[in-house]
Amino acid sequence: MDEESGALPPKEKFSEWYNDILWKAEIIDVRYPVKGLYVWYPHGFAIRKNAYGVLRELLDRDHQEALFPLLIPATEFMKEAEHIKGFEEEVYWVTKGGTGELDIPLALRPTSETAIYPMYALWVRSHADLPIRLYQVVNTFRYETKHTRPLIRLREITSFKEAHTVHTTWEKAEEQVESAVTLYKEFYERLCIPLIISRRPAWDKFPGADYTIAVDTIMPDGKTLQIGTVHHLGDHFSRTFNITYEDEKGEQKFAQQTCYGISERCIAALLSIHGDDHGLILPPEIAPVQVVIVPIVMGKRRDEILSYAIALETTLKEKGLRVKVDGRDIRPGAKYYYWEMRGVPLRLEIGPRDIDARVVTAVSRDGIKRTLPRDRLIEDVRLLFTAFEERLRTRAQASLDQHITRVTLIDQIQDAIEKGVAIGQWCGGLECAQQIEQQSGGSVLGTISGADETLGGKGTCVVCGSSATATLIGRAY
Ligand code: A5A
Ligand code: ZN
Repeated sequence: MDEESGALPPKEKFSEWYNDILWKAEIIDVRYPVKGLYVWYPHGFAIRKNAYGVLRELLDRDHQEALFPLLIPATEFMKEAEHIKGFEEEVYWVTKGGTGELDIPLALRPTSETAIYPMYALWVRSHADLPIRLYQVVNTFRYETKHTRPLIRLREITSFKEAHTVHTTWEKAEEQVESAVTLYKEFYERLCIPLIISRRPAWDKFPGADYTIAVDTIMPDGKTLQIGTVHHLGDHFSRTFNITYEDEKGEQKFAQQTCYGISERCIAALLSIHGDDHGLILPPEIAPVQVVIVPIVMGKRRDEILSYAIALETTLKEKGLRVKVDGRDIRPGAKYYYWEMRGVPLRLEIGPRDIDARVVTAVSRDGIKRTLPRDRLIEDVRLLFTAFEERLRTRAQASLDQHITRVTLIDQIQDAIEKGVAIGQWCGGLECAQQIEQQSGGSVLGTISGADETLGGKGTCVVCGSSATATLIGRAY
């Protein structure tokens, strides 16, 4: 693919831009002939690999990676009542082996509680076995009936990172919830994606959880995208799967559990939040190609310039950077266009005058141009990367802030969510939430704890006037 594929729609037309960039930047091919299932191109897959590398690095500090089966026997899947109710309309069932009916139908995991917890029941014996903190990165299947969308609402979620932990007490599990939220904050900080953390209303919590903390970001069109959730499961599942431990006094107790997950929605957010009219913009840590070297070859010095560029590539590669020389026989402008579309953070141009002056012309993906001395290039590139990431964070945070309106009256909510989200006070009552939703057209997404000083805080409900908490109201993907 090259410049023939043409320009992107402007990012202001976000949904057109999103659909186009997925193939123009070679992320996802949507032409697979099953609804809700998509194909990762190598470039998209390389982005995924780097992002999930960061996630694994953070998890590996105090989790272990494991792998459980895709198929779950109906007998296990059907044990936890709330969980079944939450997922029954979304489960794909395998009912045949060859031409014969299976004795017990097998569910394709929509998430893995019911695959993992029967094993936890065997593994957990005493308080000394706890805590357990495992995670896996797998595909999961959900027969979604809402509009499917690549990377955002899939029927095969290809990149489901799910962690499942077991603890002795409810409080310890609560601490794990906090620590998981902190981990997700760190992860998204590395992707330069700003977040809003809230507690989902009771009717929107994970089926089988005591409560759910959600991590949302705001997409360029002002809609929120839930890019991670952390659930306190209490003893709901340990009671049904009989996960018990012997405490210090020799008594049998039900374990307390948490689980938390992130899907390729993190990639959807990454592409959407940072990209511009020219294509992707990727943080250096995530970019499959961090530096592209474009030799400006003309006339007699062609071979010299090319070999200079290749020598530079070798040097930078030895220092651990992901570098590519674009030696193709096309106009430099076409090369710029090509690599901008794919989000490469830094372009180094080398022409005859640069060689003579022992410099390199460096242009960052957001358009800042500098002349760097050839001799200390690696140090300068590292500094440029840090500054570039900082600009991405600032820009993304500014865009998030711009989409938020604080409201004090229920009548202000509708206007606010035309532009993005509203934050207003809500008491937690179902009827007040229904009134907010009817009058504004948005959803009551979650309460923001007082710990988030910039967004949270207490007040009085916009509907009934009783004591209330800052609440995120908006339209969600
Ligand atoms: N077992 C827990 C972790 C769980 O399944 N939680 S969850 O249902 O909330 O899913 C975790 C995350 O996966 C969600 O926060 C959302 O970001 C993502 N997700 C859920 N359904 C999805 C879908 N159909 N396509 C893409 N991502 C999805
Ligand atoms: Zn109220």
